[in-house]
Amino acid sequence: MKISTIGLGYIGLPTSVMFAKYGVEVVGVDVNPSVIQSLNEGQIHIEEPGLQEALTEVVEKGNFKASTQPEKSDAFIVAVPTPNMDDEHKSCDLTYVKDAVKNTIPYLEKGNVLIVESTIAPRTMDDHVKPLIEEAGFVIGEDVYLVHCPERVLPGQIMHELIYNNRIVGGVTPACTEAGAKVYETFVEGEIIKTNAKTAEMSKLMENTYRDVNIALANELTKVCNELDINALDVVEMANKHPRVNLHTPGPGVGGHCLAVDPYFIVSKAPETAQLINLARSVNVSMPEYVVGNVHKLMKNVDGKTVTVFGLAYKGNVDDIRESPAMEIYEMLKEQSNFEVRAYDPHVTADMVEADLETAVKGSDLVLILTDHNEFKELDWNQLNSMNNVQVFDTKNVVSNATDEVQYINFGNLHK
Ligand code: SAJ
Repeated sequence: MKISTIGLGYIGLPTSVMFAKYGVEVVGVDVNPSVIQSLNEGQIHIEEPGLQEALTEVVEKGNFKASTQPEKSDAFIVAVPTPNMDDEHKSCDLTYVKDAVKNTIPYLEKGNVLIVESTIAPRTMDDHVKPLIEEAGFVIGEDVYLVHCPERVLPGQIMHELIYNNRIVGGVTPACTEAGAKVYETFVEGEIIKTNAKTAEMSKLMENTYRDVNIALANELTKVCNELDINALDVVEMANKHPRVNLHTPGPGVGGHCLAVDPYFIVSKAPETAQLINLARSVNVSMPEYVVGNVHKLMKNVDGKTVTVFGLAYKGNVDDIRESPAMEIYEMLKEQSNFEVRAYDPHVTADMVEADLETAVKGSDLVLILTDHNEFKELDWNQLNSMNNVQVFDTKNVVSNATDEVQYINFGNLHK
């Protein structure tokens, strides 16, 4: 089998490499020439455990090459970004998906499978992708098999989850579903669940929306508990002992390119009806401001203090700062206070990140933990001795070993 994948980002690259590992001839397509060059030299451009080793293997075997154009293939997989539009309801921007689909049309032949893995608003396959292929003269389900197979892997565990997660395959017609399922049988060990395209689209969106709404509940609980002087984390732990309760963990906000984006795709399609989903988004969006407000209280608004942010990535052990609440908090602190604000993140390469921990904390008055990187869980507290005032505000509940010298404040228990 030969596959062309369009988009070599967090999903397209691991997916391409996985197919190649399992003997498929893969052409990975991207618009960025520097990405193409580094991949052909066997070097990944994103952080993901196990990906570098797998790429080295498939480049050596000759099963994977990167290019700016697709080639004639048995299947085409589209894995390009679908950001929010800059409109009232932050609807799903299909520009990249449509461009990628149009880009495959000159290479499409009868019998080919065209799969969209990008997260898309409900009815996108039927209402937007299908017409593009029909306009090119193909009959869907007879000439070309059109499928939505949403990616559902967790950054940080992608190489494992690609194989072992179950996989939803939603065809535009039943024949499309069958053809799509055959493609994933190459390496998927989890169940392959067959459905239609619009159900697949909505199921994927609801998975992330469920998580976003649940986190909003935990975040609201934290605000309420802080008003009432109750430890929110204890409440979450107690409540979760009930066999049918699974409250998520509160934090400084919801980031990444999935949970903070996808719920709006549903809201934009049914704005009058999807009220709870919309409200949950606003609760999570309000969290950075809530954290900044509490930092100001802790610092008693005294000018000239130094705050060191620990973690800019949107979650632990990744280098991704897209939609990161930590970045937002860092920027807000810089804009809204007369503190010196520093950032330390061993996973992120960016201008504002201090070179090492010593430089980041020297003379600082507060360490503000915003990301649950393993490095922070395993921190040696003696390394904070050079702080002006050894005060730590932990919004991700990562610290379990603070010594008596540390003034430790947990987000779930601000009164302590
Ligand atoms: N977060 C909390 N509290 C929690 C869990 C997460 O505040 O209890 C925050 C994280 O810190 C982060 C954000 O939510 O800022 C999202 O993190 P995440 O680990 O929940 O999810 P993502 O965005 O890395 O990946 C999600 C996954 N979806 C689900 O678990 C339902 C993944 O399987 C999807 O493939 C991915 O979205 C996607 O691409 O859609």
